[in-house]
Amino acid sequence: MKLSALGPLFFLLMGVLASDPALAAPAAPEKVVYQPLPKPGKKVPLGTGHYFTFGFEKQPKLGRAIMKVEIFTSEGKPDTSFVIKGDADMPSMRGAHSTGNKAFVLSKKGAYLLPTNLVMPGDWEFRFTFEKAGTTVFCGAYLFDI
Ligand SMILES: [Cu+2]
Repeated sequence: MKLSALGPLFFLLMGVLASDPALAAPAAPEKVVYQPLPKPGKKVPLGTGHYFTFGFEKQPKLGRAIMKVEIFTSEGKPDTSFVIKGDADMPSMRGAHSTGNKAFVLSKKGAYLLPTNLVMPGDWEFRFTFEKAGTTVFCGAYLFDI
């Protein structure tokens, strides 16, 4: 067989391989963009009909610190129908102290709480993921230092 005859065969074969989803390379994970968050206590828009506030319950220092989030409708009514996940990590040593994305727990008062362990002095980032009915609706990052 002449080399020129292999050309079309090659492309035909590649086409078959590419069209088989089992053989296709796994899709790259979607790159999440975390919106920079303002200072704790400020109202942060959450979609069009909600806002939230966040902040550590106490000034964070080395050790255990509890992050608290409250969600309200635009009219100011508390809303606990979201799922919030959070992760604290040091941007300068990404992954070294990350606890992974953990779900906040709803308190009796309707606040979302997540205990974190800040194991090292320095610059930290707390990442929030807000979900509604299984869909991520907002990702935000709060930078702070201890
Ligand atoms: Cu560190």
